[in-house]
Amino acid sequence: MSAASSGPGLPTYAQLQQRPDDVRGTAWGLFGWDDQLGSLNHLTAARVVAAARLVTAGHRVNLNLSLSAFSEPLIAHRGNPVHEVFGLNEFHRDDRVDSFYPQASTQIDSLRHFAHPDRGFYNGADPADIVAGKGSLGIQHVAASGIAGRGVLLDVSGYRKFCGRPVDHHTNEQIGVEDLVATARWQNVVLEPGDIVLLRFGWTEHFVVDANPYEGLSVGLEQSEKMAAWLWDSQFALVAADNVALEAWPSDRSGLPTVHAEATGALPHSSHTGMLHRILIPLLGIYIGELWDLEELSQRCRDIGRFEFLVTAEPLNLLGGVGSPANALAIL
Ligand code: UVW
Repeated sequence: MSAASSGPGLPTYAQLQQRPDDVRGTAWGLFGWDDQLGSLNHLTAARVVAAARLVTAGHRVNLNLSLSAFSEPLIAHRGNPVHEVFGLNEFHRDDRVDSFYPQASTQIDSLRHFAHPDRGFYNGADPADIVAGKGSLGIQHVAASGIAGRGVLLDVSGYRKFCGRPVDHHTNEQIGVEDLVATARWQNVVLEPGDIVLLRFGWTEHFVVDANPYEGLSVGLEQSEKMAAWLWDSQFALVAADNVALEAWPSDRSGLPTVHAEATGALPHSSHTGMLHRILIPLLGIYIGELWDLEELSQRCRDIGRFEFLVTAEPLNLLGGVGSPANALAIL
């Protein structure tokens, strides 16, 4: 399956707010009412061909942490997989994995990961179809399509160090659009529609490479409509980061419009209150990635003085999967 074309005909985020009531503030129907690919529709054939031309050095860089990278789960219920190796005889080995949480390490979230409490799932998908064994909005659609395109690394951590304002990993600082745009300018890179944008906040360096204890706070994207508008209007195909939730975690509960169900008490406040996930995934259909390992990539990019490359990612072909290991690769 290849993606439908995308183009300048798409409304801006501001124009989405002027759509009729039932679709106000959403991208529903813009790629078709049976669309499963959302922002991945921006990965047109022409853009994939152009991205392939960025391969000049032949360096392949793994962007995936180990499936069991975190002995203490980052999100309490997502423990490490239990891996068993056995043999049918002494000259054979087979294996099995139990307690596998596809979002415990480097991941891509499918469009069934979050619904907006007031609006529902992407394209108005029926919640009764968002279950195991049914395919609506499942990660298998991404596996069938495959991900390939122009990757751009934004080394926010590097930029902030350069500015004398290093990222403080003892906080859940919200990084705003201004810092992202300034990072791109500092790196002399121009962001384009269809880009797979990889945000290095330095989280992996701090908590995985340097093995500092994780205190439950993660620097990440600002929870604001300004951020949602920037991501939508830029027409990125996928946005992934080296941190826990792409956005700052725990969330700032005040940056996004009030969720009616929470305001009325129909839905209790929770750790999801105020999350940008609720706008990006169900309303805008934007695919996101978390816990991507951008350390070697950032070194390679600095070495060759270029922050654009080909990226591929092939999530698991799991019917109805909510998330998946990213299986992502950068090729420079
Ligand atoms: C969080 O909820 C922190 O992020 P996700 O479920 O997308 O991993």
